[in-house]
Formats: sequence, C-alpha cells, structure tokens
Amino acid sequence: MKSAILHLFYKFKLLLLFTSCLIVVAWVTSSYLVGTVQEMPKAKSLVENFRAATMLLKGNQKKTTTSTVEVPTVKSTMNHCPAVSPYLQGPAQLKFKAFLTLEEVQKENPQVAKGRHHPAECSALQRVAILIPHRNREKHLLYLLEHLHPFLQRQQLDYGIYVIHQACSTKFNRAKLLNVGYLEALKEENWDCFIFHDVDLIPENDFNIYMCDKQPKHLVVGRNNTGYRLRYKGYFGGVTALTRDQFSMVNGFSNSYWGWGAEDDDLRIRVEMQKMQVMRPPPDVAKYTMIFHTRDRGNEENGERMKLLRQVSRTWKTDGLNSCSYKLLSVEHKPLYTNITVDFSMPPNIS
Ligand code: UDH
Ligand code: MN
Repeated sequence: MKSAILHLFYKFKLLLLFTSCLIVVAWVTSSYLVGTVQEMPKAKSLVENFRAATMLLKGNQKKTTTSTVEVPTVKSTMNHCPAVSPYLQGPAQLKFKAFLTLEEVQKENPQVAKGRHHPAECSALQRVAILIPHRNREKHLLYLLEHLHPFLQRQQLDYGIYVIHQACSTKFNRAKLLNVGYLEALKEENWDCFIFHDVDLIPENDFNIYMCDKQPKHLVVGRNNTGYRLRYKGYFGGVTALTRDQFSMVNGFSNSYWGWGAEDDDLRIRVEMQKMQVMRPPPDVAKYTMIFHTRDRGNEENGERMKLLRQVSRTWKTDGLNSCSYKLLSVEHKPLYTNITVDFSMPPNIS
C-alpha cells in the first residue's frame, strides 16, 4: 500500500516537473517570437534608410555642430524618411494649362511658405536647395513651380526654391547666377544639396530623385526635343545635383561665360579634375519636357566659349565661387520661392 502511494507521488512529481518545463519552453518561445515581430519593421526600415542616408547624414551630423547655421528644420527625434518615398507615382503625362496664374499655383500649394516645405511625418534625408537662373521667362517659371512643388513633396524632401534673377540688360550669365544662388542660399540655411535647374525643364518621372549622391549627378538624360537622348557624350547641362562640398571643391561655376553655351561643360571639366565622376539615373527615369522656346535676346551664342573651355585647368582656382562679385538688389521671400535679384557688371572686353 505504502509503495503504491509512493509510486503515485513519484508520478505526480514527474508530471509537475514536465508541466513546469513546458511552461518555461512556452514562455521563452513566445517572448522570442514577439521580439522578432517587433524587430522586423525596424530592420526593414533600417535597410530602407541605409542607402540614401549613408554619406550625407553622417556628414551633416558632424557639420551642424560646428556650423553657425543651427536650424535643422526637421526635428531630430523623428524617424528618418525612407529611402524610397511611398508617395512616388512614376511616369506622368504633363499638362500645361493655357491660362495658369501665380495665384492659382499658390492656392494649390497652401502648405508651402517662403518657397520651403518639409515632410511632417518624418525627418527628410537631405535639405535641398533648388536654384533656378532666370530672366524674362515668367510663364516657364509658373509651369515649373506648379509641377515642382508637388513633385518634391512626393519625394519627402526638406527643400527650398530660389529663383536668381538677372536684373540688368547685360548679357545673360547663367553660371554666375547659379554661383550667386549657392552663396545667398547658404546664408539662410545649411543646405546639403543643390539642384541647378533650368527654368524650362519639367521632370516627367518622380523616381528621378532630387537628392545628391556620392558623385555629382546629371538628371537630364533625355528630353522631348532631343528624342529623349543625351544631347552629346559628356553633356552636363539642364539640371544637375551637387552637394555643398562637391560644389565648393570645384570652386563652383566659372563667372566668365557671358551669353549662351559651354558653362556646363566647364563645370564637368572641373568635376573631372577633382577625380569625381558624373552619374546619371536610368534613361527611363531621367526624362524631361522642355517647354518650347526660341533663343532669348541677351543670351546669344558665346563666341569665346571654346577658348574659355581650353583654359579651365589654369583658371578654375581663381574664377568661381571665390571671385563671384555681384550687386545684390533684393531678396524677396514670396510664397512659392525666394527671389534673389542681382546686377552684374560685364568686363569691358565682352561685347
Ligand atoms: N535663361 C533665362 N532667360 C534668358 C536666358 C536663359 O531665364 O534670357 C535661363 C533659363 O533658366 C533657361 C536657362 O537659362 O532655361 C538656359 O538657357 P536656354 O533655355 O536659352 O538654353 P537652351 O540650350 O536653348 O535650352 C538655347 C537656345 C535655343 C534656340 C533654339 C533654336 N532652335
Ligand atoms: Mn532651354
């Protein structure tokens, strides 16, 4: 009898031991699984953010501590935006309304102030300044603003649009205007990336990302008026993206190109001299519509351009950002862009 009770007690002990083991195993497994489920999106977003965040974010964090400009417009406590925005739509059929007005474009963009916008839901990967050289192309500017604001917002960028307006009736100088844009925009904000943007080129595909990369980027592979082919090998005009440091490393554009042509080739030579390599997005993405126009008065072909191009290796160090003199007439903060008006005096040997 006694041994039967003992046997029963022994069995009960075994059962108890087995059940506790089961409970322990169940507890360990469940906490591991919950942990894994929580880690998944975290890991995914880390991977997503990795590519675009790499170079520039690191650079920024170092720089903002030493910089005098201390207005990162986005709170650092927010999550970084993903490398690929969920709002991108891909290729678009562009429409140009015949009677568009600035007021209409302003009404379409109530969330834009002083030409600037940043995403509310995440911290943008780069602060991007768009610089547009301009004179007497108001209609083109209107179309560009209408398309560019929603385009940049779909890319979740922290951006500002600057129009650099040449006031004087002297020969047009696109490159010098862009140098002015860079210098003036940096007085307002420590921009990471600069997009040098012709007023008449409208991007057709929002996968053409307006962010800078490890190498200077040329964004216009094709446009409607060239059958969407690169104009020529080495073409580096229309729309380009360079980081603050890449542009300063080449001393910006030359200031010496008065009239049309070759200032963009000059920049390419500067870039290559610094052992940088121009990169381009895939041709099906880097597509633009150029609004039709004829040659402007005051922007005739520059007869000196080939001569200037041959001298770049001798001139780049002293002709550029560090020698860009101009008369600043005004800086106006309009709802959709900042307008910088400048006056240039032409050297006496230029006619
Ligand atoms: N720009 C102006 N105003 C001017 C001249 C140039 O705003 O008077 C700016 C504008 O941003 C323009 C950019 O400089 O997009 C480049 O100038 P462009 O558009 O005149 O250059 P593109 O190479 O045309 O597109 C050259 C003349 C085309 C002649 C066509 C004849 N078939
Ligand atoms: Mn043009």
